[in-house]
Amino acid sequence: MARALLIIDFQNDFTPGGALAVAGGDQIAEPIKRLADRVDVVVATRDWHPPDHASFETEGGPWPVHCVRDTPGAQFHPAMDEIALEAVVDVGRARDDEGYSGFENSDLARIMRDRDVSEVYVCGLATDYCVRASAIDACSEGFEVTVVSDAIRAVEVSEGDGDRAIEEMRAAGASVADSAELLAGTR
Ligand code: VGL
Ligand code: ZN
Repeated sequence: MARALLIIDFQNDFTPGGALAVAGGDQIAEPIKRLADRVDVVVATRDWHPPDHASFETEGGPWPVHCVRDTPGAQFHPAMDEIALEAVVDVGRARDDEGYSGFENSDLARIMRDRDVSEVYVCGLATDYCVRASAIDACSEGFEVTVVSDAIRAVEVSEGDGDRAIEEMRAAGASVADSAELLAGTR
C-alpha cells in the first residue's frame, strides 16, 4: 500500500501577485517540498480553465478571470520545479465544470488506485474551495485522508471560511495534522 501527496492548484494565479491571490499562498512551499521527499507518489492538480469559464466575473460567475489554460497564471508556482510529479491532473477544463474537486471529470482516482495508494496527504490552494472539495471526494473514494494544516491557505471570501472548510473535511472523515507531525511519524 502506498502513500500519496496530493498538491492542489499550487499555481501562480493563487499565489501573491496572481489574479486570485490567496494570502500566504507561497508559504506552503517548504512543507510541501519536505513531504514530497517522503511519500511514494506525488500528484498535482491544476485549475485549468477555458477563457470563457462560467466561474469568471466576465461570464456572470463569482471569480476574477484566473488560471486560463496555457497562460502564465495557470503555470505551477516556481517552487513546484523542485518537486518530481508522478502525474498532473487538470480540472475545470470545460466551460461549465465547477472544477473545485481534483476528482471531478478526471483520472485522479484511477491514477491513485493504479499506484496502490491507500493513504493521501492533501495540501495546496485553496483550503475553502479546491482543497476542501478534493479532500471530501478523496474520503468518498475510500482513501485514508490527512489534510496538512500548514501546507494549505484559504481564500476567505467570508471570514472563517477556512476554519469551516477544515471542519467539513473532518466531518467527511479526513484527519488534520501538520507537516512536522507527519514527518516525525507521530500521526
Ligand atoms: C479555486 C476558486 C476558483 C481553488 C479554483 O483552487 O481553490 N478557487 N477556482
Ligand atoms: Zn478556478
